[in-house]
Amino acid sequence: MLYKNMIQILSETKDLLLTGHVEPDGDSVGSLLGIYHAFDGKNKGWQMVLRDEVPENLRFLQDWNLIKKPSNLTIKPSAILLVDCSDIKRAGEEWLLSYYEEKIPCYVIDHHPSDVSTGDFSLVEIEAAATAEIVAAMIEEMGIELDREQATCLYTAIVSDTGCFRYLNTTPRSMQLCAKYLALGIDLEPIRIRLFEDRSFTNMRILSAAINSLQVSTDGMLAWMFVDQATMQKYQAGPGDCTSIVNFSLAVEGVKIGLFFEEYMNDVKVSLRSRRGYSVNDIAAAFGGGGHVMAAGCRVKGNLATVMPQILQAFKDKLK
Ligand SMILES: [Mn+2]
Repeated sequence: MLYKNMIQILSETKDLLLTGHVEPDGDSVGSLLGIYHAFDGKNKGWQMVLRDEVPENLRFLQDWNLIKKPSNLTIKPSAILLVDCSDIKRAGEEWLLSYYEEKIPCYVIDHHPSDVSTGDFSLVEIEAAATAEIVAAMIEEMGIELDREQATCLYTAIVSDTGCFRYLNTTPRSMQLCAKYLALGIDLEPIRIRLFEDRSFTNMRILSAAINSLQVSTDGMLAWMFVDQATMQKYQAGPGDCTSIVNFSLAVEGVKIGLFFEEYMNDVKVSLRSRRGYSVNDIAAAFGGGGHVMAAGCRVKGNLATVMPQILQAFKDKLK
């Protein structure tokens, strides 16, 4: 019923502002494009806006370049749709506030567990591995046949959030949907390479520095790595150059929680990963961030010397 309601709402909405969370990933971009295509957003005056740029490795998705920066929005939106994100804060808040304050309706399609939702009407399925699975269910309900490019967007979204079907959120539904998309002739090789193999030369250099900093707690449960600002500057690296480096902290045998700290001018970006039975989103949330149970992140004001001990202590207390 919820699907039908959301479909009806979106079908009737012109000049919709679609957006997703900051630091967009394969699911947020793939789902955004999936909805835009399914509802023929172009002819409804819809515009997709993300606060942060579409990552380089997702720029093979059809129409990714229609996604605008907040300053390039040219419509006066009649409503907001948050995709893969349930709260305007996660969409970068500030740029959205002016629209939100105009009290236009705000809709949500998401799979993150969250206490805060800005939505007037929400379609949230926390058991969905990716928001794209919810989008796929709506598309099925609408009876639309996807073409290969549209299927590529949803496939990319699902493999992105399931880590290519390796994470515990993977369900038969994830695989059945992707099997269907595969049958449409999507090209697996570039998707796999761009999502899971490609690293920039800068990323490799940061990885090397990170691995050099690797430490493991005496009980062997917690591992962490960091890159300081001097190193980031030396390699002219930004957050986009540090993708997936955190996973190496979990590669140490027996480690249950892995952390990676990136130091910037005014704050530290923390990426958190864990094994089954251990959560990281609770501590990420306590430090103003969020994410999934076993993969989360936060940005904390301060520097390595102030932020790292706080977070390490929080995890050491938790693991006791
Ligand atoms: Mn997602």
